[in-house]
Amino acid sequence: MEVERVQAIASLSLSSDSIPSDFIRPEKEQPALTTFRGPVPEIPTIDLSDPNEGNRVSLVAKASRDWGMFQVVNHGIPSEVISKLQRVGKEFFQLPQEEKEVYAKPPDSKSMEGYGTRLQKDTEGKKSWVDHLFHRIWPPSRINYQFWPNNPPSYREGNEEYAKYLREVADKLFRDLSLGLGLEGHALKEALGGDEVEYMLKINYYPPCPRPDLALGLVAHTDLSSITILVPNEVPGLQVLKDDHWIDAKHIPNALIIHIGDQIEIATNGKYKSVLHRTTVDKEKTRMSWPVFLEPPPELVVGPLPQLVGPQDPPKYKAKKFKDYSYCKLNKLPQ
Ligand SMILES: O=C(O)CCC(=O)C(=O)O
Repeated sequence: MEVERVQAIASLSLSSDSIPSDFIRPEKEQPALTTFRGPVPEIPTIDLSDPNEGNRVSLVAKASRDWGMFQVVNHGIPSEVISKLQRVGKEFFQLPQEEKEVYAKPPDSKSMEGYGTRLQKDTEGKKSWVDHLFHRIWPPSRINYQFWPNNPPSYREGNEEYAKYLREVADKLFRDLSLGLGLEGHALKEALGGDEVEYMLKINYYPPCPRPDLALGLVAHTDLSSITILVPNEVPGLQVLKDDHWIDAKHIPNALIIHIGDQIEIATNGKYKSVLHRTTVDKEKTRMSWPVFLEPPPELVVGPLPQLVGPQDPPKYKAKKFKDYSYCKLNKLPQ
């Protein structure tokens, strides 16, 4: 099946001031009408190298309860490693279309992996202004190099280096999140897959859009993951729903953006919130982002941790295998 990529639609729309009607969002979603422009509190920024562990843990816990999202600075990933991840990803998307199609997600595949464009329209019958590439970067036993571009030649090295540093950031976050609820430091990581936690990288490519007031990059959603760790490029576009207002995430050079995902909300019985977020697009510039979704292995059953439920706090979520949770969410079925 021939799939129309948004990057190709965008290059045809360059000199136009309109977009295909499939991309025009209903008014209740249009960024121009729904982005909050008043004074807003800023998404918390946390120094991950703060030697005062108690202070750091309480900031991480507060941000995860109140926002479900925060940015981290001084996270230990060298800026050259992040720049290389970005450079090789950008070079992939600049390849001719037929070269990118070599990595296309096979139509019958049950995995998310591969180059693609969301095929199904969302519930409003609308499309998103974005293409993507998905592939796992950890653990080695779950990597399928079929979906890692050979071009540019340094793609593999750039992604492997990033994965190595990212694992340390992930461990630190799991630990701080656990300590922030009075649990042992290893509790959340163990409950969500331990050393089998899967790191699913996605590159989002949002080309310039002639009508950024009417379209969305990604419609409002929460992540399936436990935690998502995201590198953005310098073009703003990520928005978070806070107190019923859509507010912009400020671009902080070299910061990582952390989202609390559904599996942490479930494991903590709702104490930490999975964040509702969406993305807008730019009229002239290409926005890109590199989220890594930390996911439990498919067969792992995730439910509220026994330490976090009791007579006053009964379980709010069903325990279920991650693969079944994903299936229901992706197919819009009740959990
Ligand atoms: O591009 C972004 O900043 C957010 C990406 C995102 O929410 C997603 O890929 O699920």
